[in-house]
Amino acid sequence: MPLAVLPWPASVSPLDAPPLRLSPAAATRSAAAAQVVAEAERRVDPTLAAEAYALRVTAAGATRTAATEAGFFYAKQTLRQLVDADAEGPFVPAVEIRDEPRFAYRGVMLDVARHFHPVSTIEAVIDRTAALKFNALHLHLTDDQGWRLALDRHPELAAEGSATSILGDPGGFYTRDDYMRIVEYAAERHLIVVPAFDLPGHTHALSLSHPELSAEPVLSDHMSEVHAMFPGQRELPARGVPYIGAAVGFSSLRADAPGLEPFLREVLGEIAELTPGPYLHIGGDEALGTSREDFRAVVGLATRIVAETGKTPVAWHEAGDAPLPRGSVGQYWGFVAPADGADEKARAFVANGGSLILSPADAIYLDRKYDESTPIGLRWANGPTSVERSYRWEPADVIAGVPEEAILGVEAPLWTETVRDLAAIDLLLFPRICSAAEAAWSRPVGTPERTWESFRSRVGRLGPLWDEAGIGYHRSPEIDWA
Ligand code: TNX
Repeated sequence: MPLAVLPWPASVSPLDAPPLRLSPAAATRSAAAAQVVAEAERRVDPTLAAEAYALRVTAAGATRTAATEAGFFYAKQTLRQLVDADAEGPFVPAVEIRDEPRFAYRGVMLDVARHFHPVSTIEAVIDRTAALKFNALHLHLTDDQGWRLALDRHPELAAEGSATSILGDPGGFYTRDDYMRIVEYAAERHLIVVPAFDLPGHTHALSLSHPELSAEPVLSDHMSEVHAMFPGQRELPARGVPYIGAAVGFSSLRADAPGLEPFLREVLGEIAELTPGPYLHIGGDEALGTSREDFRAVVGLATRIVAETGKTPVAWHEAGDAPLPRGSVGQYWGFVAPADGADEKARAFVANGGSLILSPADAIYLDRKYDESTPIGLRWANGPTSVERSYRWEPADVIAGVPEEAILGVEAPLWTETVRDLAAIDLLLFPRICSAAEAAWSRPVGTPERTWESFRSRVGRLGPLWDEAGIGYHRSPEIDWA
């Protein structure tokens, strides 16, 4: 049986030697883990890559080796997972591990626009994702249903655009201090924050305070399942009224609005100043109420402004159709088997000197039902996503003709149409987030232990850790829970 380490490391060599015994006083796995981490030796090896680490455990003790704090942090996460217990008490098996990530960008996205989530929930999500060696938190801060960040230069956006969430649930917004606290909390756990202001579609909340920048709403037939799930969806969202439905693709910025350029400069400039990470996401998805000409103009303008702030623009793959600054990053949300030319748009980013973040909707979206009985979640992209389906895909095989070097990484989005609180987040994340962690960090599918059988055995043995941490995971029948 493989050790219960997840994501699986680059190299694991079990040693034929007695384990490291921990004090029987450490009654829980986390107490034992805290003990072994506190007592582990630290060695700096400047020749290791930035996020790489080595770990050696023998009866005499544990040693963590890394070149950076991130490396030490990841060694600690692995060590925590290795803690086991038998009749004699807690122990860590004797092992030598050398590890480094496959991809530089390993993200999780949280949509705080459809349902607002307080800072404490975001911190809990950061804790959970950091433990699985993710290093980016993409915050979807604006959408039709809410503008969730109060800006000094445009306080009216949050003041008039954040009162509600989907279905009329309570809204909310983050102050600049809240946002900076999130950024700091993430940085302490080696995650960057990637803020996203979605445009030119998904802008109904923005239109509440800036009707002069916004087109008349149009209702598209897109995502009929979402329409059906939420009563009242068929009505055209009305100008000037907060939107509490879940339809997409009806709102748009107007490319010819005279105030658009200064507005975007102020808004994108302020979020760039608040964000130490290198990326700024401008959306670009599902602009079904925008003409191709307007789409190209607004996305071109917004990404140019982002580049002028010194940040790298990130946009959903549809933006591959627009003129973009060289090196812009595309986020692909089509299917594992691309349809409707989505792969073509993704390849345009690579042709433009940029790279790709892969988020195939039918594999890695976390907001999907596991099966028809899951009480929350959506099913629009090829039906529910079982744990096995979330696992069985290989990043390098999604977009033909894109070399591995052009894949910046992998990101698992959690849209929150049906997600009201942390309990709902935990149910949808765990265990599927483990599939995303392994796609982002581990060697390709087919290398040792990168198999569904190994994965489900390792996931099953992490269950007790999640129980202790109070994570209410989905007890999927696909997994043999320990
Ligand atoms: C599509 S994927 C969206 C979101 C929805 C999501 C629901 C993407 C870039 N846009 O607006 O929330 O589907 O799964």
